Amino acid sequence: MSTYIEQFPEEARIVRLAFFTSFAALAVGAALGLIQVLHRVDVVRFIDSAKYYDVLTLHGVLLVITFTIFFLVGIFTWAVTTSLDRSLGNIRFTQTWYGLMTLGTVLAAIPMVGGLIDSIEMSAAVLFTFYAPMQAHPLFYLGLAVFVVGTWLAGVDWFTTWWSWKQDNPGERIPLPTFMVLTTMIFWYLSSIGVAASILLFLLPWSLGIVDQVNALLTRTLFWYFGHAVVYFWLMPAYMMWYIMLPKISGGKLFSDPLARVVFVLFLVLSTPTGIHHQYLDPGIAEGFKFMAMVNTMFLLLPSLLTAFTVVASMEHGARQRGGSGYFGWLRALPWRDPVFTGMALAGLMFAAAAFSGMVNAGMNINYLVHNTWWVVGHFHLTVGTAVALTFMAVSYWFLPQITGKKLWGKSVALAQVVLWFVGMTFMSNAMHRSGLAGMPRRTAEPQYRNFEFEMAAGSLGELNAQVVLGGILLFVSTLLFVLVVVMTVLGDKAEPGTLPANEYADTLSGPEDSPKVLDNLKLWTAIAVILVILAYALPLASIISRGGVFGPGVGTYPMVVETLQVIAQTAADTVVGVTH
Ligand code: HAS
Ligand code: CU
Repeated sequence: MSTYIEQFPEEARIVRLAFFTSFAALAVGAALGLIQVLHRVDVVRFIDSAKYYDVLTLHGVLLVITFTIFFLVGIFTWAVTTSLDRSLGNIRFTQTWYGLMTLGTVLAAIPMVGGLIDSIEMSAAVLFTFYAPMQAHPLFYLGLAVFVVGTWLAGVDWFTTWWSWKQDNPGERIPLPTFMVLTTMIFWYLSSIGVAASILLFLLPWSLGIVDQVNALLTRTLFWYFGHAVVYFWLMPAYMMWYIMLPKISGGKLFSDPLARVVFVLFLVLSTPTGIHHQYLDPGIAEGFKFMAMVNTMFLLLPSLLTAFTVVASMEHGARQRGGSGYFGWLRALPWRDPVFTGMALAGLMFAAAAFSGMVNAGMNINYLVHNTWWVVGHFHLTVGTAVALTFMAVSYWFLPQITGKKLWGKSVALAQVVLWFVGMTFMSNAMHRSGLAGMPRRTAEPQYRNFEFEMAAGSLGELNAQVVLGGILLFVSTLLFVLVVVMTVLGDKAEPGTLPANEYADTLSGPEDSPKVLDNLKLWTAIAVILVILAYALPLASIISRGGVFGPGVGTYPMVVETLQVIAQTAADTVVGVTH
């Protein structure tokens, strides 16, 4: 009955470091978000419009890459060690991947911040969707590559820990949290190869001037090959907490271990061959390939719908254990005063709303209405910005005592914080969706074109802008409260031994013994995932390359390699001739 820090002090240190890095990114990212909102609706302008992309890039990268991924490597480390009841193999190795991720972040941040300072001749105003034709300073790409390698090594750490556990426990089922981590990491490997290829083969050599041009559509397609799967890389840790923590905090058990395994297998298999749904409007990709991506995307709704069922059933079980009754009356018996519970439940509710905008996005023909409008920004502030971010903040209130050995400071402040996030996001995201329907573009500092009026189906532009500003301010205040709770908890005194909750997660009503063994056959699911990726991507990529060339029209395959080889051969020949004469 001890806390995580008592069980695994060295790992707890890494989780702590990862979380604090993540929280620092959240704090800065949120402040930049407020600056942008105020700028776009022209309330207060702190920056020049020309700098808007620099701010937006920093906002996007800090929040969707640094905040999310540092936090999730922390959760995954906790999940593997706790569920296997085993330390990581070699803590030096663990420190190495954390160090690489941090180094990558710093390298990428230098040109991003440089872009904001006039006297520095560097910039990376390429947004978090960093495909060509926009170009960043090479340090940005190098930093991202180093960061991704760090996450790959983190996966190696978890896989090897599981492997050594397996040797000691032959024939046993993979504990559910570790199963979730491993399946997620497999699709992360499969999908992040795309972005690694895009960076190392094209964007980095291009920014270094080694090649003169790239095939913009190819870099976009490689980006989205990764860019869709990455959203589930953010989501899976949140789902993991909904499956293994929310039932416990609700006072009950996880409804079904087998269903949870099916869900994670479906994500492993289907997350990657869907990326082209971000490119419905890209010329140069045949409609048939887009249609295939749409069909895969619709199948990909299934694991989330299963999750909605399982997680709500588990919450209901918890509520009934606490004396709740009636068709909906049980909802009142849930622990609404607990910020960990309320934060996660509100995140789940928001995600149900996000599913509607996601389905609209995914429909090929309706997508034409909303693509590149503020609707999409509304969509992803509900998904990554709430389902994921609010879950991460809420579970932090459970994790902080576990990783610091200190009592959580200000439970009621924490409760106010999660509710404020929900309210702020309701205003902001709803208004963004509605503005998008009226044609309000995304990614611009100056959305109001001259001699053009946005026509609203209901309400007015002023009303929507007011809601966005109000929402943005509430979200910023919520972030400040979150940081306050973290800082005050960390500054507090160590709790007396035995006074903090134990490091435990939910039991199951239907356990792994009810799960077909084949679900744990990771090799099989990996093979199917690879085959689906080949089916979805081989032809589109071949067609993009055959029409546009690997490095754009008119440039042969691998020009630099060929030229470099010629130079090396010539130099070698000259040297040999020189030596023999
Ligand atoms: Fe998305 C664009 C389609 C989910 C993130 N998405 C984006 C972008 C981002 C993003 C960042 O098809 C913009 C990228 C850019 O910069 O251009 N998205 C979908 C679909 C889903 C979806 C079909 N997206 C996500 C998630 C994200 C995310 C998750 C981040 C974490 N999205 C698209 C498409 C585009 C797109 C197109 C391109 C648009 C364009 O034109 O540019 C689905 O996965 C959603 C399925 C969700 C469900 C909901 C299940 C409900 C649950 C709640 C249970 C309730 C609980 C609480 C636990 C079916 C699980 C109960 C509480 C009580 C009190 C009872
Ligand atoms: Cu997507």
